[in-house]
Amino acid sequence: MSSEMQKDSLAGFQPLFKSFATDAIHVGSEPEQWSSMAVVPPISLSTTFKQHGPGKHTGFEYSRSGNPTRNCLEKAVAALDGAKYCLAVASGLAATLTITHLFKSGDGILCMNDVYGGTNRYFRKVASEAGLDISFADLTKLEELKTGLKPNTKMVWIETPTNPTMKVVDIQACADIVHKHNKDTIVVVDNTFMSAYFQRPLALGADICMYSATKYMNGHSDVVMGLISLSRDDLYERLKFLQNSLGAVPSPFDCYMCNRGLKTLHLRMKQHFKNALAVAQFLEADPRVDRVIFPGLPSHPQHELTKRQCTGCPGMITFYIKGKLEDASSFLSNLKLFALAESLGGYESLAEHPAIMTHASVCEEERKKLGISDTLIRLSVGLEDEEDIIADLDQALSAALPKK
Ligand code: P1T
Repeated sequence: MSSEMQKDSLAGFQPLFKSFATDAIHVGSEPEQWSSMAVVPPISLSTTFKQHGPGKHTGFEYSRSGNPTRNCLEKAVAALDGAKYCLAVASGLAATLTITHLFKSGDGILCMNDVYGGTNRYFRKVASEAGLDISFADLTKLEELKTGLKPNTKMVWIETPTNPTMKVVDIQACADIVHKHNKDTIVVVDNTFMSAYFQRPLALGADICMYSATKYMNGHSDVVMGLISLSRDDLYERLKFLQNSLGAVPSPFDCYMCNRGLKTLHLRMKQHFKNALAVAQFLEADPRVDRVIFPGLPSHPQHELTKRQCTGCPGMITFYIKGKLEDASSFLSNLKLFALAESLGGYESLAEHPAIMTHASVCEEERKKLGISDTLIRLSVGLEDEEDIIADLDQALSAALPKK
């Protein structure tokens, strides 16, 4: 693709967040906080901290309640989300669980109908068993949001773009409707796909922004972690209490790794976008492909909204291959550079089959309704050379569906 074409496609998105790279590199990593003046934050493995007298401590008592390495990461992420606070937890699902513990039996949760399979499973099979009143709606349709809000609704859970069908939800419009319905109902956005670099849910009216940091935020497919960012003091106090009381905290080593990953988030996301756009344009022009879903393409139903609410798009693309399940399987088995694997957001390209892999826990009827069909393929486009990525897709398409 020519650089002119690429420039045209990138036009119209929101301007980049000011000082993002500087904050990613410096906030929370100030050498002055350590007596050694270490430029790179040390990994603080101690589980406990000496007190001068009972209750007279340095701010750290026991590593589950607070850890210096975790603190560095939490400060950096808060800055990148434009938030006052951040809490790191043991996984993306631990973040979902910790946030859901804000509520009690009988409280209502309204969730976007297309979300990560594990989120769907948690709400349907765990939270509802505990007495929470869980319902799902297509939040791309604001009428469905309005009718879905009930007197007991305490939380609206948005994932945007959705996993795997890449629907884009208007965060500001939803937050306005929800807060008008009840100012105490919280809006949570799962920002895993966009990362802090491309989308700031809190600035769009959300109360909480959460991540599976396992994906882009860490970006190297070597840490499982969750992050929760927010600015409301009352919610922070309760969630900090829950972080300690539930105990699903990440290890200091993982916090170090994730903080290290953040230092290059801006560089990685720019390249993910560039590579993904080239792949999406290649797939869209290919006769062996039925339909490509990438919010960065003008053909995406919410392309204009994406440009209004985001600074760009990540490396996530889904597409429907022509043919049947066997053709999708053959395509995936023939990939050489892409690894056939769950997860996303690392530097390496991954491909997967949502109906069989990440979304197998969503019932068949629901999958059908959402468009998670046997021919749907999800790509996490990595940071390899664009021409090598496209050549691999091309050869796997040829192996599955030889050109007539
Ligand atoms: O895997 P974990 O760190 O617990 O995060 C769960 C999660 C939450 N939200 C979104 C949008 C996600 O994509 C995930 C995890 N997703 C995958 C493992 C996947 O392959 O889609």
